[in-house]
Amino acid sequence: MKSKSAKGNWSMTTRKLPSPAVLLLSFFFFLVVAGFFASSRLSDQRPRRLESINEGREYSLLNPGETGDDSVTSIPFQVLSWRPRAVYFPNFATPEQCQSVIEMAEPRLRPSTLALRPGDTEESIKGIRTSSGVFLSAEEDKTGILDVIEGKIARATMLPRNHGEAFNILRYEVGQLYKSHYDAFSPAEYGPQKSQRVASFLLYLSNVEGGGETMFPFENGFNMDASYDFQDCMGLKVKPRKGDGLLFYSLFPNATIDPTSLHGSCPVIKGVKWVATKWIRDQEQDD
Ligand SMILES: O=C(O)CCC(=O)C(=O)O
Repeated sequence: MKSKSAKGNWSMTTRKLPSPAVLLLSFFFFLVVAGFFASSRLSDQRPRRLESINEGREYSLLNPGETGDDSVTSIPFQVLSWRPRAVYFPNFATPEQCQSVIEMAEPRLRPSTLALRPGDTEESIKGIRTSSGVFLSAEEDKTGILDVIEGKIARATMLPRNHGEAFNILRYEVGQLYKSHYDAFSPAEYGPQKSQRVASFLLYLSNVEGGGETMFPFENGFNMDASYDFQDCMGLKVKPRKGDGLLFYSLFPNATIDPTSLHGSCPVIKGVKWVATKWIRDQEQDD
């Protein structure tokens, strides 16, 4: 029985052996499947295409580097001037973000100060900058709003956020102003500088009913003769609008000071002007 059964089983097995044609087909099938897996592993090493949907549009993206973004950022802007390089960003921040920053700053306001040049005295600089202000860093803002705004400024300028000074939150009441000045420090006037301000980003936190424009009196080389009085409100004037941003560069690409970046704040005529200024430098900042 045993041998019969074994014989019987043997004969069943031999009947089920695949034909050489089936074996060949199976071999080719194996090659195709193995080839497919090998090629998909190789293609994994090439940049993967990512999808990002922004404002209803679909974008096909590249694989970002370690420090990059895996989505598209859309920050609408208008070039206001090439001399100086000035860019306007409508609706950069929400009204709620602006209001929170004002509430954070208001209890801590002090009269605004100025960097002194050799020979300047409190008396000689009186009246140049009459606003109140406070420095606030993104780290000390527990709401995270300044952090979000700072990140957006870094994307808009492509200047790393650790090059920015803390936000200077300013309030101008009726009659208050900032006479025309440069944000960069000319070594001829201020002495040797360890680092220099490259650009300034102003985020307007309030609407202003009258006056309070940020002015660039030398825009496109106008008014640059000696007759300009530094408190004359003229040239390119940017009206503050709550949530809007203004970026301008104080330095040319070759790192020298752009003389047309002279700017100031016209006196407020009606209402209150609130603005958050971020100065961005050529060196990393510690604060
Ligand atoms: O308040 C403004 O519009 C200008 C502010 C300004 O010039 C500055 O903070 O350097």
